[in-house]
Amino acid sequence: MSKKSSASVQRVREALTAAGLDNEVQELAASTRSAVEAADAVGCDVAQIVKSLVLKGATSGELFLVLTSGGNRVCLERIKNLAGEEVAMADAGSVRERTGFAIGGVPPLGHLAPLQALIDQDLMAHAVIWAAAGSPNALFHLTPEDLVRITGGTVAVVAEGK
Ligand code: 5CA
Repeated sequence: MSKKSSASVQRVREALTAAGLDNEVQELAASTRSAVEAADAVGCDVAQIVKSLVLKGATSGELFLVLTSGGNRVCLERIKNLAGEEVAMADAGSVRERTGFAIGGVPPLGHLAPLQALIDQDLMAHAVIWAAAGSPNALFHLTPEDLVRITGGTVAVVAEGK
């Protein structure tokens, strides 16, 4: 690897190690900013890409992490029912401030403060899934069971049209 990893990617590596997962972070030449690009870069189906969306509770101001299968759209009505309050997408500034990562590279773990996570049940159907590793060109693979374990998240129906 000729290029030095960014501090954000290094934080994800450390978080993975701390979680007992020694899965390698892959830094790719191609962009992995979107789920489709990420799937192309590693040669998997877009459904195997973990989208990390940060939502904000309207009442509590609390941030939630919603981890969805790459081809799915989050249903805010479902998240509202699960969270018990109105939710909206967090703005880019809040995401960076509260997770320590910029949109397009937000990983499922290693945030500045732990976020309550909801995990799309569609992700559980795959043997291997891929998540962002702190930058818009870094990914790591893991099993859905490990995703549940390392995030302490709740598996739920979170997508539209399910
Ligand atoms: N690296 C890829 C694949 S793992 C990635 O991070 N994809 S993602 O889907 O998890 O992150 C991008 C998502 O952030 C988009 O799907 C979109 O829903 C959300 N997003 C994009 N722009 C904004 C914005 N300005 N405010 C809030 N959310 C945004």
